[in-house]
Amino acid sequence: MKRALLTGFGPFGTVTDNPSQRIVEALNQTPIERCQLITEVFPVSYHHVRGAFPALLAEYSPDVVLMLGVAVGESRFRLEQMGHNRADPCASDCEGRRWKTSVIDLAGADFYLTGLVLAPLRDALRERGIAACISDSPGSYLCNFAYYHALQAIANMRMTTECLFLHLPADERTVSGSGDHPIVPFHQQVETTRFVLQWMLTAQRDRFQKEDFPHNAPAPR
Ligand code: PCA
Repeated sequence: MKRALLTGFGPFGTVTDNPSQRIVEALNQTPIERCQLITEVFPVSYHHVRGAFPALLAEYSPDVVLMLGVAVGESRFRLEQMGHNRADPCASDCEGRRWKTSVIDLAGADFYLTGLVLAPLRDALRERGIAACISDSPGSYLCNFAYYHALQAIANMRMTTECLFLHLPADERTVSGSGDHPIVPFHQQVETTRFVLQWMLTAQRDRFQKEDFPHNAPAPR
């Protein structure tokens, strides 16, 4: 049985009801085939996210990590291919605190890339009628902060864990009151997240099979 860590975020700013939190809670209630699911919802807080990933990775050794957050104003599901070593020193978190510098880690790499090849996943989503794109910027707030830390921890711990950040559009409940932004219904967000998670679990198996049987080696019998 594979082990997956699924993370989301709580409220922040005008996002009074973060769909990432509700998706994590919904998938926690419905088993995913051949997968032990571990879930975590972070407050949108530098203090809480910082240091969380080395501990979670060491405790659970997940095969895959799927991280969720909302990007209000986005109409498509965004597959984030990298976490950047940058922060916005003007942006307060939900505890009213700011990150003091414009980099996350003064001694850290400029960016970390996901190990997943994302084009086939984007295409698979589009074939199902789901608007999806590959992004090279998860912003400079907590989603990027968390993704950078997760990818950095995986690299530092020399783990084979596949990690992806999925930025979600807003759903019906994300922002209280009327907002002029695209909405993707919650049920579609849950099913899209489930599909991405299942795809990651399968993609990892395929990658290991390829590594076990390189293309120039005799075909396995
Ligand atoms: N979105 C924010 C932080 C938490 C969330 O859901 C972001 O895009 O950085």
